[in-house]
Amino acid sequence: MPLIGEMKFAPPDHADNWSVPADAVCEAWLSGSALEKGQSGDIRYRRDGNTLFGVIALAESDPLSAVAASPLQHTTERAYRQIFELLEVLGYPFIFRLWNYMADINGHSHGLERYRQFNLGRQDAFIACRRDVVGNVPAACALGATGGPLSIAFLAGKKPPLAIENPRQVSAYDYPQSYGPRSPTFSRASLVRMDSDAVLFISGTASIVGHCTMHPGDVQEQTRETLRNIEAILQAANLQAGRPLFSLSNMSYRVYVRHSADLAAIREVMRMRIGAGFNAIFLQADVCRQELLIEIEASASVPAQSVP
Ligand code: 3EB
Repeated sequence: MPLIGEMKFAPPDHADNWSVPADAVCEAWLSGSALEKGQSGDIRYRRDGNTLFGVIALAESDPLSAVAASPLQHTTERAYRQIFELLEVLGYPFIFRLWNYMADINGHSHGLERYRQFNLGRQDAFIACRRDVVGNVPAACALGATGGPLSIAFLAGKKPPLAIENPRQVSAYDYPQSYGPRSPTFSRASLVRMDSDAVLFISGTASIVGHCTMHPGDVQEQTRETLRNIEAILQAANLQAGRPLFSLSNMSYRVYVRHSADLAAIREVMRMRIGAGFNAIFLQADVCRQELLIEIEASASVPAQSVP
């Protein structure tokens, strides 16, 4: 089957170079039908009749005028505006899932943590493009890379996904102001019909209950709390689907680990909670709150006929 998209975690400076090293870890979305490859502005994409996968990588640049925006805020808003415009023009208006990667996510400049600058730019673009900023928002993650441009990957389509929240957590779009002047714009999960599959995307999930960070300094407790959150999301998704389609054991996990020395401790908790055969890849990344040591995202697809 042709590739609909491939995701690289360290985008090359020369965006045209799509060759992937033999030992690279890639995420591939496959399509059963013909694909068109395209480029528009800074976005590269592939699409079939129902689904589009795109990637944008933008170097952080200063705003042209003296508007009170940091380069990261400004660049985030530019990137999201490009994404929304392309999706409108090509007719894939519904975003299923977004992956956000930026350098130095916990760094401070312009009087604000960089993740909070990102949240400002993201929400401004959603509002400018008349998108909902509460309720019906895409699943996402936001992680810190060691360097490089702001890199955003996205999967979008022609049918609206169902946004799912976690009853153990305050919705991120309702986080109080103490976490930044603008709330993060994402849902805890999305349930999507993709061709003959129903796909569940669980957003980046961390050791947060209510809106509070739990178990600072204890990576194993953070991992347990994160898995409790994922279980709660799975329960909410199964309720929406009308039957128990999704469980910890049938998900594919991507685990972002702040300190690579924690890898063995995290694996051990996952093995105990999910079972020895769990399917995961592990990546070193910074998480968006300084005290968070781990963030886990997950996805699974099941035949769509099983969803009423
Ligand atoms: C959290 O629950 C942890 O800003 O897009 C997870 C998933 C997190 C997505 C985002 C942030 C984002 O708040 C951080």
